[in-house]
Amino acid sequence: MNEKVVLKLIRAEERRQAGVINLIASENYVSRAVRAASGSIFTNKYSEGYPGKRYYAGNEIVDEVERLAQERALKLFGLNPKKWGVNVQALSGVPANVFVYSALVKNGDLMAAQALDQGGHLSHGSPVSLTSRFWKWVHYGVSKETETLDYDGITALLEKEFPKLIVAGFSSYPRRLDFKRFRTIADACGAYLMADIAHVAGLVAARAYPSPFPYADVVTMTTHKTLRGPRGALIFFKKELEEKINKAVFPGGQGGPHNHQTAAIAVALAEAKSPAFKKYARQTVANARVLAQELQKKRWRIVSGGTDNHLMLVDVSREGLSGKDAEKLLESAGIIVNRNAIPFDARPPYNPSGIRIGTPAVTTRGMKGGDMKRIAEWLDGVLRRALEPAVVKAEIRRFIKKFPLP
Ligand code: DSN
Repeated sequence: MNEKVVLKLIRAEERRQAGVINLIASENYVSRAVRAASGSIFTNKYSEGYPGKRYYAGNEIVDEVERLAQERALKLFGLNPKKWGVNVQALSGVPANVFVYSALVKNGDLMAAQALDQGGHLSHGSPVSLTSRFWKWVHYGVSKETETLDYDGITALLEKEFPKLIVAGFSSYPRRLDFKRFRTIADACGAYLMADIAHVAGLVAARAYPSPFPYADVVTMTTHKTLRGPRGALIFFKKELEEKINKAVFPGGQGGPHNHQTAAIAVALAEAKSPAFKKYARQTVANARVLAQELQKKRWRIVSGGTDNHLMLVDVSREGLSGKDAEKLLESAGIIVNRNAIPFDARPPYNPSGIRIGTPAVTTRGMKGGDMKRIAEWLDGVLRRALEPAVVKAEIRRFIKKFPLP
């Protein structure tokens, strides 16, 4: 590449990514093969429509790549193509969710989802998201005592409100979801059940987290988190919903699909089917458990008392820190996390009481339990100001050389 300014920025970002411990729960490092497909010549092509029914000529190869991504997606999650279909065109998680809502729920009707400050996502009807302009929402949450989802409370609330669609999914909830229970609640309300498994898609694919497919009508996911693909999204639907959902994506919400991303998704889906990926997903969960336990031993309060997926929330407020202070302090030591609200947070979202920590990225780099103990030492030392951030940063630079980026 000859464009020197951007090339310089790419190299700088490569050095940044290589030199830090990345604990952002929603990030990962894709393979060279995924990057090659994502940077491929497919980016040049317009192909509004679906395989075999395009609005432009010259799409015979794009059709093949889109069909391949669909087949691989259904196979990865063990789905019967007579009963399930998948749309691979949504550009990312928020549009994927909006397309499902617009396909299945009339404007102004009521939907239900986990509250943002209790683990949900912006696209689940947050007041600052467009999803709350077009639909009404009722939000359910966790119990104050256990900080885990209160299914009896959810049942009582939703059987009174009768939402048309229930979202089961999260962006910062460290526990398993009981999709069967959500199905029972949805049936009692006569509602669609949509599972948003953006965060845990890779874990579900590897059978390291419960699958929503036996219970949900629709399952959305991003492809770039634990699934370790390029940025993108998949919408799985029961066959009878196919026409509505496909129409909501195109022409309803998008124009030309990003074919280079579809090609890269097809690569990532093949990778996720491998035994090595299964091992990776299990190690991601094991690493999160070790990290949470080590932090607890050092007297950090982990929301809900632990984790059974790839992420945890640490309540830093009890140690006199805000989430923003903690995020900044750790960044100065070469550890990247994001601040996050904790349930019933007394502080505002921009500067909440917690940080969210996840293990998908460090696990891709090959780290194991012993490395999590080392990371816990650094986290604890920096946050308690017992270790100098600049010293830790230099140690991390040396340590991380053993774990090259793919
Ligand atoms: N931004 C993603 C996350 O960090 O969870 C969700 O959209």
